[in-house]
Amino acid sequence: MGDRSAKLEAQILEAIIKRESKGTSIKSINRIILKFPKIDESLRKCKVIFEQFDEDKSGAIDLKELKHCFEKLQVKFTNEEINEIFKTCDLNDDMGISFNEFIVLLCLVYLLKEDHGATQCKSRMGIPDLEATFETLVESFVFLDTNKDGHVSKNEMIRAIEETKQSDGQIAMKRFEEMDWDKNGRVNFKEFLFAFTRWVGIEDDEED
Ligand SMILES: [Ca+2]
Ligand SMILES: [Ca+2]
Ligand SMILES: [Ca+2]
Repeated sequence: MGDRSAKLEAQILEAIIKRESKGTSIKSINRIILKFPKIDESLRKCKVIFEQFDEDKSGAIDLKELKHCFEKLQVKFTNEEINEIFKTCDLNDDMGISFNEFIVLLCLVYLLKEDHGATQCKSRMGIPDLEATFETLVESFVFLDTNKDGHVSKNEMIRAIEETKQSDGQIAMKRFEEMDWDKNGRVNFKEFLFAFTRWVGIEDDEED
């Protein structure tokens, strides 16, 4: 992530902290795990949306296609914001948004658009099923981030897993290390989302 996406990263952090102040209905990590099959099913359905927006069938969504996507979903961003969102979610820097990157992208958009017009309309992006899944992902993160500082620390992860009394700290550490890509000892919402797409089995290496 270069400086160009720093502003967006700050906005995401601000949005998640704001969301955390509202609490979560998820009270244990088992509740999250129980939701995996449903999350998985819903994210797989998202593939249809992905393919729809991949106009040239290249297997990835480029910047132009992303602009069309936002127009269609009626989410309003400036060109600069779209560029930032694109850069932030194009994790492997190949100038294309692959399917797993697209899921993360839509979920971040969902989070960022919480304040804007969500009150009069139940659906923010016109894809209510998927939005319910995004809400579960947001709620899962809020649950894990005990001190509500916008990051899940190693200790917070271990505590959550220990409370279930059925798995050991080793697994927690492994899960955490999978999430903490920049190895700074804490996981932000984006890192969490990317890890989640892999946990539920969405492959990111489907491109040739
Ligand atoms: Ca494409
Ligand atoms: Ca990419
Ligand atoms: Ca925390």
